[in-house]
Amino acid sequence: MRRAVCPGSFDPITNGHLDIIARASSLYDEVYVAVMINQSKKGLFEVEERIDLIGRVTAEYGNVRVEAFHGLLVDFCKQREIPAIVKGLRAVSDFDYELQMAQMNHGLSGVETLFIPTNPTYSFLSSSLVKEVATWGGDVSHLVPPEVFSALSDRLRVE
Ligand code: COD
Repeated sequence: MRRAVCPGSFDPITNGHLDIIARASSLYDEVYVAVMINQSKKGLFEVEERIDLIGRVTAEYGNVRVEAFHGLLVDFCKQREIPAIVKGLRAVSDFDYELQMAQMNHGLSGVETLFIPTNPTYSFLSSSLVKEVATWGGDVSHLVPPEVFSALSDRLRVE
């Protein structure tokens, strides 16, 4: 069984994330989406909400499962016998930090990191930008799945 993990904060999942998850799901038998918990960073969505949204928008891929994890990504991989981390690369600006993490993770446990170049349509896209634009009333409906758009609209309306 060939397994891989797509890790992130996913606060919330965007079309850029989803594109990478879909492409990973066609390359691997089983793909874990790991929502990594960072307790020092308060998100717009609770971890359970992010998991629910990811589960709904990846339901069409039969080999994708979603889990939250508090700790090192390499420990998540070790516990589930996952040899590969799949990341999307948007631009050269992503590369420096991603390379450091890939080398650190490999040094810690031997897990490999594979990079998939982003779909150019999403190369400018991040969860933070989506939240910022949506907060000020900008249209983000083409940047996130409809389920996420609806959750974002609800959240920003009540807060
Ligand atoms: N197009 C393509 N890919 C994208 C796009 C896009 N538009 N947007 C995001 N992605 C991909 C990237 O690969 C990105 O790395 C990933 O999705 C997740 O993005 P985010 O923004 O949701 O999540 P980040 O960048 O906050 O995630 C960082 C991690 C949580 C992966 C990292 O901090 C981590 O591994 N933490 C766990 C603790 C740990 O092990 N630390 C040591 C690391 S060496």
